[in-house]
Formats: sequence, C-alpha cells, structure tokens
Amino acid sequence: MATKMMPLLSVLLPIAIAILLSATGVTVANTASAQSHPHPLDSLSAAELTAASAAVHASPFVKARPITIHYVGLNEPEKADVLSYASNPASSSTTLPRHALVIARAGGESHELRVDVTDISAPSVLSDSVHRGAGFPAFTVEEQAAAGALPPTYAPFVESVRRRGLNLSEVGCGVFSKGWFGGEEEARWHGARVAKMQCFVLGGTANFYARPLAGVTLVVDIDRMAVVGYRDRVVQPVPKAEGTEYRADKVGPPFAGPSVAPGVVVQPEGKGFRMDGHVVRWANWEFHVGFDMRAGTVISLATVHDADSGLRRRVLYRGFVSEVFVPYMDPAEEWYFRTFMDAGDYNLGISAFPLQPGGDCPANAAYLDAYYANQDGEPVKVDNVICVFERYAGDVAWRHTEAALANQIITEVRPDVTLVVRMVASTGNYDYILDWEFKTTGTIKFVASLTGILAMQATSYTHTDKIKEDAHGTLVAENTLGIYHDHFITCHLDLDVDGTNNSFVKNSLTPMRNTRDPATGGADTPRRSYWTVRREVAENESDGQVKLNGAPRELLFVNPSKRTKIGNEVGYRLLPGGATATSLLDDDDYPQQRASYTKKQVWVTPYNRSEKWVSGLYAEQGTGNDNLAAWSKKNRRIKDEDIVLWYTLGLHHVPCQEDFPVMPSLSGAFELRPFNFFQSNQLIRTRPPGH
Ligand SMILES: *[C@@H]1O[C@H](CO)[C@@H](O)[C@H](O)[C@H]1NC(C)=O
Ligand SMILES: *[C@@H]1O[C@H](CO)[C@@H](O)[C@H](O)[C@H]1NC(C)=O
Ligand SMILES: *[C@@H]1O[C@H](CO)[C@@H](O)[C@H](O)[C@H]1NC(C)=O
Ligand SMILES: *[C@@H]1O[C@H](CO)[C@@H](O)[C@H](O)[C@H]1NC(C)=O
Ligand SMILES: [Cu+2]
Repeated sequence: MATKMMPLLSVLLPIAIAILLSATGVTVANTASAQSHPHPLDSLSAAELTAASAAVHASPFVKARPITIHYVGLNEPEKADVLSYASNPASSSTTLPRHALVIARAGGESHELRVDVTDISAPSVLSDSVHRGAGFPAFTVEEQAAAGALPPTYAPFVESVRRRGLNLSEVGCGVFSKGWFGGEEEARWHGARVAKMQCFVLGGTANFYARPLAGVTLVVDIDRMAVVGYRDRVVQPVPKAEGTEYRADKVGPPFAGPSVAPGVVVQPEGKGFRMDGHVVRWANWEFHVGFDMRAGTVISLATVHDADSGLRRRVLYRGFVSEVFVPYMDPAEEWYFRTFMDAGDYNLGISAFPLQPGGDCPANAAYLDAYYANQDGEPVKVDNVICVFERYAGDVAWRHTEAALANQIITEVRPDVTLVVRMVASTGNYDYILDWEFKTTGTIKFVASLTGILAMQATSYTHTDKIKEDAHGTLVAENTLGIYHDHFITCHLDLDVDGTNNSFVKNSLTPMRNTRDPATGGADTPRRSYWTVRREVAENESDGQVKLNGAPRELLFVNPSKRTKIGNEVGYRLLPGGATATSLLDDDDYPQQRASYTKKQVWVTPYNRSEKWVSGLYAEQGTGNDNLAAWSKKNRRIKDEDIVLWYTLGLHHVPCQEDFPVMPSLSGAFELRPFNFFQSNQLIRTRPPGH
C-alpha cells in the first residue's frame, strides 16, 4: 500500500511531523548556480528546477491558473550523444543541452512540456502537449496534505467520528489512489481525478496504520479539492493502541529482546571509492548515480574494467525502479481499490527521506543529497537521500582447499567486498530498501527489502477460532487483520553488454534419454538420462516475454558481434533470486489490466527513449493501454538491437504475527552476472587478506 498519511494539524506525533515537514519542504532560494559542466545525466539542479518551472509559468501554452507541477525530471540527451560524451568526457568541449520534462496540470488538463534549461537565466519551453488519454500524473505532496484537511470540515464525517465516541483531533486521513475499474465506476466520477480517503485513529501510538476507522470511505475530487462521495458502512471496534508502538523510547527500557554485540565497521585505509560529482569509481567499476523524483536512484553508464584487455567495458546504460505495484486481496468496499502503483501514484523518489547514519547505512557510508520540485515548482532538498558504502559481510568471493597434494594442504580464499548504492522509499506504511550492489566479479545485484507496517483491517474478531468466513488476511493482533497482498517491483534495465546492440538468448535445459547408440548422439554406457542446453535467440518482442516458473532456463544477454578469445559470445546472465511471484489475478480484472506485465517476470523490448514507466507515463487511474505489455504487442525486433530488460521481482505476502507491529525486513533480489564476458575469473590476481 502506498499513501502519505496527512494527520490533522492539531496532532503532532513525531511520524506526522516528518511528513508535514516534507509537505512544506525545505525550499531553496534561486541562488545556486548550475555546475559549470554538469555530467549530461546529472539530475536537475535546484536552479534548473526553478528555471524549468518559471518557464512553464511564463509559457503561453499553459494559460489556465493555478498551475500545479507534478513531475520535473531530466529529459536526457539522445543516448548516442551521452555515449560519445562518456567515451571521452575530457575532450567534450561543449556540454550537451540540459532539458527538463515537466508534467503540469492546469485547467483540468495534464500538460507535458519540454523545457531547455541550458541557460538557467533564459529557460525556454521547447514543446507542449496536452495528454488526452487515460490516467493522471502522481498526486503532489501538497495535494495529499490539502485532502487530509478536508474530512474534519465535512459534516457527515464529523458525525461518523462522534458516533464512534471518538474525538476529531485523534483522527487522521490519507489519500488512497482509487485505481481504475472500468465503465460503470468511472462514469460515476465523470472521469475526474478522484481519490479515496481512509482514516485512522491516532491516539496513543505512532503506529498510524494499526487503528483503522473501519467502514468509512471518503471520495475526494483532487482537482476541485472537495469531498464528492461519502460512505459510512459498518462500525467495527477500533483496535487498541497497546502493543502497536515501535519507537525505542516507548517500547523500552528495559529492552528485553535478544542481545547482540554492536557491530563495527573500520576502514583503516579510508574509503575505497571516489565520487567525482555523481560519478562513482570503485575497484573495477565506474557508474553515474542520479535521482529522479518518480524512480528515486538511477544508475547509468555502468562500466567494468577488464584486467586482461586493459579496457573499460560497458554493461548497463541505465537501471532504475520503474514501478512498485501492490494489489490487496480483499474485494470489500473499503479494500477492492487498494491496487497501488507507488511510483506512478505517489512518486518513489519523493517518498525517500534522509537516511539515518549507523542504521540505514553503515559508518563507512558516504551520502548524496537530491532535489525535487514541489507543486509550485520550487526545489525541495532532501539530505542524505542516497548512501554509497563498501560492504564486507564476512562472505567469500572464491576459495579452494586442495588436500590431494602430497604432504601439503593448500587453501586460497578471497573475501567478497562489494559496493552498495542504497535508497529507502517510505511509501506510506511500507518501507522499501532499494540496493544496487556492485561486485568485483562484474556482477550487479539488485535487492529490494520490504519492511515497515502492514495494511491492517479492523475486525470484531479477537481469536481465530471465531473466524468462519474467508477473512482475506491473517489475524495479527486482537481486532486486527493483516490483509493478503502482493508486491511487484519492476526494474528498467537497459543493458549494453560490451556495446549497444545485444541479443536475448534463452538456453533451455532439456532432459535427454541416452539411446546407447553413438549414431544418434548416445553413448554405449548404462547411463539412462542427462540434460543438455537448447539455445534460442529471441527474434522479436513476443519471444522476449518469459514466465520463469516453468522449465529450467538460463537467460542471457549477449553481444553477437563480440566473442572471447576462445569463441564464446560475450554476455551477461540474468540470475533471478527467490522472489519470482507472478500475479494470480484474472486477466480481465481491472488492476490486472493496468499491471498486465506482472504475469511474466521477464520482458525484453527495443530501446525507446519514451518507454520508461512500465505502468505508463500516466499510471494514476490509468487503464494499462500505455504499459509494457501494450508496447510489447508491437512485436518489434529485439535481435542484435539496442534492447531493454524489464524484470519484475514478485512477492506474495500472507502476513503473520511477527509482521506486527512492524515487519522485519524481507528481501528479494536478482543478479546480472558476467557470462563468458571475461576471459577468466577476474579475481585471480586480487590480493588475499593480510598481503
Ligand atoms: C478532544 O481533544 C481535545 C484536544 O486534545 C481536548 O481538548 C478535548 O478535551 C477532547 N475532548 C474529548 C471529549 O475527549
Ligand atoms: C515474431 O514473433 C512471431 C510470434 O512468435 C513469429 O511468428 C514471427 O515469425 C516473428 N517474426 C520474426 C521476424 O521472426
Ligand atoms: C516509442 O515509444 C512511444 C511511446 O510508447 C511510441 O509512441 C513510439 O511509437 C515508440 N517508437 C517506436 C519506434 O516504437
Ligand atoms: C544496431 O543494430 C541496428 C539494426 O540492425 C543498426 O541499425 C545499428 O547501426 C546497430 N548499432 C550499432 C551501434 O552497432
Ligand atoms: Cu507486504
């Protein structure tokens, strides 16, 4: 679930304060001058954000007032230009133009503007188009705050609160995206930009989500900022505050849990990586770290140094989280619409708060700040939003003990030291720890760790013995159900394995019967069966869709024009982790139509600068007509082309009592691992410990 809770102003719990601060933000004066030579993929600076918004406000294309800014991001230069810059940044005498993509709403329309901010003193709007299709841009933080202030001014709501014997000042409400549910329901709201609101009882706990005001749903027209629908359906007991706290000073002292000795991180020789602007150099890796208000962390131009050839070789042009889709599994009136698209509905980047040194990231971490644009187009600074650190967790990169040699035992071992780039998105109740981990072997590992608070439903039940019907969740505490749901985290991965043009290869491991006849490939031995590899090169997009949960397959991205010395095609392998759940919803169900790409973990498409957001550019209330599955229907060629991998990590979540009151983190991961990319193991000549 994803929503920014907007408690009433009279309630100042610490959690609420943090959110309210972000609503007003730390705005930055337009004094910071742009870097003289930004990297072409650097995120927009505070000055560039200000310039972009000023240009939109001054543009004759957008006449209606007020204008609300929903997204401002770098409209990156053509890939060919970026690559030519990257191949020789020193000799790039002229910097590439700096363009912003702005999505703004005015007069009930969504405008998409491209703005040249190369000269921040004279920004100019290059183009404007009004979006005529389905869907809307994400809610702004200010809209969520304004909507949060509506319920206490709405008489029927005040009456509902009173009827439950509660005090208005102890109730807070949040904006819940309403999804899209086809003709009948859409007609009810005349295609307006509406959201639902659900409310919670705040008294006595910082656990905002543990005490739902069950049965009450408000419908808010976000453009008009007015309540347009109201329902108070059932009264359920409000779960008690006791046992819902998670703040250290409320749960202890005394602290009674298992005790562990504090960990220590020491780097006597200092950090092993360098950051020049946003370019990180560490061991054999070099890459650019950007920030986008919708995606959060953006990894670009990742290259790895090859010790054999002495060359720096391309691996990943771009990697970022494109969407986080979280459908809940209760068809009831207050729950059916909870089918959140955290990036498209709320923006993952602006759901990221400052990381806590020593907790979120270890003592040896370095931090990056970032800016996003608020609804008025003013830059908002988020300190320490991304951290970068070297990790040694006591793991082994490679080892061997040889005991077969006479009179000696040889042991060689190399520790596995990696580099992690981390951001945490707190999308309302859930927290997603999103890591890009670089290994000296040439592997890039993506890890998503889920923690935070369950979406909970108030119930009259206090014991499972009493529950007869399908409760759609687990009783995690008295009067509290943790509702079943999924998490689908989709990454956009523009792989450029040793060059731009790659092919997608599916190696199927095929069981074989030994015929015992050498003429038919058999061997005259008693062995009856074995497996072999059947290779298939994907021709077009329909071949690029793979559901993993079937026959064993190895999925490779190869560069067909590059081979190793001994003739293997140079490649990278996609190594899925355990989190490979796919959606179990029916294809004709509305949330499934919007997220139709969640039935397969792997999709491969040709690179297209406009195809970035897997759920569509306008995902909020979108219909799915501009999602990855829709693009893939074009069935374009993907063989020996510039191709993009879309990988969806999936987790089904049946909550349990240990997930209450806060859920211990649960991780899903995948790896992109060199496969015949190097001539041999790159770590052979690395120093053993103590040398
Ligand atoms: C409601 O809350 C306000 C502010 O905390 C308090 O002054 C008032 O006494 C409360 N009323 C009731 C009936 O609890
Ligand atoms: C593209 O895929 C379709 C469906 O698998 C297949 O029938 C067709 O031959 C492919 N086109 C090419 C050019 O390979
Ligand atoms: C690139 O993507 C956009 C948006 O989906 C689409 O309109 C355009 O046709 C695509 N171009 C190609 C060559 O597929
Ligand atoms: C990639 O392949 C396309 C289509 O075959 C071709 O037009 C293009 O020149 C190739 N690009 C490179 C960098 O080889
Ligand atoms: Cu979950």
